[in-house]
Amino acid sequence: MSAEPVIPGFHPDPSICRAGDDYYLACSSFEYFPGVPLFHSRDLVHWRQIGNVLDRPGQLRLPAGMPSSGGIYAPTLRYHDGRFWLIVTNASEGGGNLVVTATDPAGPWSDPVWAPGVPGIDPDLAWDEDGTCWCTVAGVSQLRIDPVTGQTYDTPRPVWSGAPGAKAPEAPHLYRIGAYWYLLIAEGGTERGHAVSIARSRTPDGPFEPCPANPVLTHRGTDHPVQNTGHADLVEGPDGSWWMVFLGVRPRGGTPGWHVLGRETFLAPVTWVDGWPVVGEVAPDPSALPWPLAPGPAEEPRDDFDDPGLRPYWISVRDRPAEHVTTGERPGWLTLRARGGSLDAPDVVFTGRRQQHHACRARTLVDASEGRGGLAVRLDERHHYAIEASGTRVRVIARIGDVRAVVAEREVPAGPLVLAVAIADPPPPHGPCTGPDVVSLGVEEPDGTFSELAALDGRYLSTEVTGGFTGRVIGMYAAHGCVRFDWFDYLPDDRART
Ligand code: 6LW
Repeated sequence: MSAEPVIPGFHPDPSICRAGDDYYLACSSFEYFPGVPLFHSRDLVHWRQIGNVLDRPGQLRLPAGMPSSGGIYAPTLRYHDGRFWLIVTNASEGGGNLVVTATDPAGPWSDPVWAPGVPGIDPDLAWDEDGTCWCTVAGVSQLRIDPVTGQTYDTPRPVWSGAPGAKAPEAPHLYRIGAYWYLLIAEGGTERGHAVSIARSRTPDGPFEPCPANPVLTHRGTDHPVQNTGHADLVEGPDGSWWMVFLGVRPRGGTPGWHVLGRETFLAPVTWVDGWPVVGEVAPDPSALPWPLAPGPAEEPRDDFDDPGLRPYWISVRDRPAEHVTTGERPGWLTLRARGGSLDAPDVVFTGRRQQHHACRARTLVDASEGRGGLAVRLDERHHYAIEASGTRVRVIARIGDVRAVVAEREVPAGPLVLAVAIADPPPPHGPCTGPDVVSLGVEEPDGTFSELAALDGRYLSTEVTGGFTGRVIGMYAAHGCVRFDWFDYLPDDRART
């Protein structure tokens, strides 16, 4: 049974659209800046991040002190009338629903148009034949909107709430496919009960008739390696076949299973039977696809911070003001300047990338002669492991909920130093109490060997423990003063089981 996501790591709530031969996909980003990672593909299985939709403060302001898993929820991305449209919720204080547009999805995207009349989260946009734009939101309710101005018409009208009694009907997407309007939703909550259901109507505003085979996708109650499947979007493939992208997780270890990479984006084929979609095998074998694969260039494992800006995969917590995060101050280095809090604070100065492989290794060359900071595996402000340098001292810090402890310390020679994190399977024997992985933190010796300071159980950096909607991010931070990083590299470790 294949279990490979098409976009691994914390990339949930995928929304997809097609423009000619090109496909684009957007995901949620929560407390991270820039927001809404945007991917491009030609074959639906190989995706390359080409930017972030909300990449400047005028588009994305996350309030000081906002906790993890607030911020940017569940976008809908559509191509309509020669333009790309994205509607999304900023769920934090001072936010709401906003629409941005672009002619090139790599950017720039417009300033936001706010739509205060759109109630709740997970907004969708769909245009009917006479140009009316329908906005459907979690709940599930609907109203008409002018997406150019944000003006809404009508009071929101309930249209369908999925299976009677099922919690959290959300993530609606409305499409005209053939003779029907289809309303696709998620239900059951984004955890193990997650599912995708569908209803149809002859008109965009209903009445909607539920599919007798609902849910059309769920893995609840199964031991499929991909769990929590839901929050889907539909798209037509290059050959006219239909496909579904959706989020799923890959729990590992013993009971109950812990997922550490967040909610990832998966792909499955869809066939139509009696006007209803039938979802095929999750994570199909890419070599069996009926069109040529277009893998694109492999991502470079190392960033030397020689470019004027940061690559699109780098994300910071809440914002990224130049006075705190810059590559210009010491050319070829990333300079992080602390602003009060360390990793425990919601406004930590942190810049990282998503952990995308179960077994991997990350390293960075740090100069901590003017401050204190280092390399962290971050799930949220209450759950992280870090190796931190300050002058000639390094220490490993673990924060697990209410408990924070220095678990190892040692002296190092003066001067820049390589900090390293290696993440791998726990050693056998594996039993019901085995965690998902082991996070090992240490320093690299001048001869290149890794000296471990601590090896920590990875379950405490899993979403089953922390709650919330994100996944692990590995990156650099400044806890005090000014900390500089010459390079950072990230490599999947193919020697370990994935
Ligand atoms: C999102 C909701 C969901 O708004 O989780 O899994 C919420 N689905 O639709 C946050 O991603």
